[in-house]
Amino acid sequence: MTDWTSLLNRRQMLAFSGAALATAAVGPTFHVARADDGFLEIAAGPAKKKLLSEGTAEADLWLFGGSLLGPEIRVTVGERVKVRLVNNLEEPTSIHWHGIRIQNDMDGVSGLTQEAVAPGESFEYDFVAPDAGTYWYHAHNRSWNQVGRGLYGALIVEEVVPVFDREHDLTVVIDDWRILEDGNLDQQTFGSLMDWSHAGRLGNFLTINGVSDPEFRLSRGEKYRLRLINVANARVMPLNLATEKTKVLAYDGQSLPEPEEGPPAEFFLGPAQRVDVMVEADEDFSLNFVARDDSFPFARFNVTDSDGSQGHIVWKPAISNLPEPDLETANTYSLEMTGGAMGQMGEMIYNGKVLERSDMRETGQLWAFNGVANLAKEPFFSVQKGETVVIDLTNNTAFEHAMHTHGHHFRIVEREGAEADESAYWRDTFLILPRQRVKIAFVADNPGKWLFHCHMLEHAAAGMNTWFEVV
Ligand SMILES: [Cu+2]
Repeated sequence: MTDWTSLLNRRQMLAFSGAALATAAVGPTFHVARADDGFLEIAAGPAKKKLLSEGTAEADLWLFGGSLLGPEIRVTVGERVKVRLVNNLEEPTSIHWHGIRIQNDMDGVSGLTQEAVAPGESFEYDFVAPDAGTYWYHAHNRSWNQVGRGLYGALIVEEVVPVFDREHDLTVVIDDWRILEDGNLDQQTFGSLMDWSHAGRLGNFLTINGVSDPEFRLSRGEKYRLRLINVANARVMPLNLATEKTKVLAYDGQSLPEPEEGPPAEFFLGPAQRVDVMVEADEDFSLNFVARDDSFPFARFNVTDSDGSQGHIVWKPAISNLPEPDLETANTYSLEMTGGAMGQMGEMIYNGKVLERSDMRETGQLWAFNGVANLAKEPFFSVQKGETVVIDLTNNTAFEHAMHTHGHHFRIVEREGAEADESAYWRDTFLILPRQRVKIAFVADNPGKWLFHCHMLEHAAAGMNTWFEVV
């Protein structure tokens, strides 16, 4: 039916759009009950939801709190986040709080910072959210399987003095799903080595906040913050926000000192990346998916006259005080990315042993960092707390990747062949093009064992995973 490796285009979307839900998703509000001990209880479990409308099958999903787009967690910066994860799945799970500069034992990486939570068991996450911004949470055990089935939600850390009131602060969670013509999730292709060795699991159906082609209603002349979050397993979203009056407010949860021009007419949001955009609602506009031959809208923002009740909005961002990397004294670590389809494999170590080509199907290991697939006993590097680290990456594969550091934000200090200087921004996930070389720098100030991996979840599972230690 569908060529999974091709870009989505209007024709593919049209196969489903006649059956799309006409539901408006206007700033979804979630109510999560806090238990007596102050914990929000969020259960991970199977659930049936319609992705398509009447006459089609319900999709078999795995969801947090039973809702398609897990409960939105909103806290104020500096506040404790207390979540009790209850595992109602038939396999172990955990939650990672993406982009939060968190204490290590709360980072939720099963096998590195905690044991995965067994079926029927629970785990209490309790941490402080140190930076105001747009974050998200997702399952971090067999993520390629669990996130792809719907185990994710938004984590919004609000400023102490609100910059936008709640009505003008919209979360826009973008996902693509691989669904069958009857509307169910394509479950058979989870774990497909074709996906793992190529661009990852790409879908054929886009949702925003769990809804296809939703409509947001805005009031004319008012300013809104759109918090765009890409939660797709592997798809880099080529986007266009079809309106004139926009400014970029933040990347990956970290506010810019001043709103900047942008985003450009076509911009890319990699898996796990976020961008906060301020829009002034002038006329109706849409968020478009930019396809090679034909772009199409997949969220509408309809503007009507204001009833005059607008909240006052002041730009007074909560700028985080992240420690500035000192490039003079930095420790530099080189990382060569290899493997995948159309790539050179070379010798690859997995679990301390040289992997033969014939083992690849069985182990699913297809990519390597410095010749090592997945987590080794020894860290990629170990540094003293407070030292500056430069990671010098060379992508010797035929694919683009979305590299993510746990526990730390970094600056992109060098990108081969790039005209734009990105070094002014803090990020927790960056895209690296095929054959490109990129250097990132950060102060390793957060003690513990931290993952550094590709956020294309199939690539991570198939080897693009390593860890570093801050002591
Ligand atoms: Cu990758």
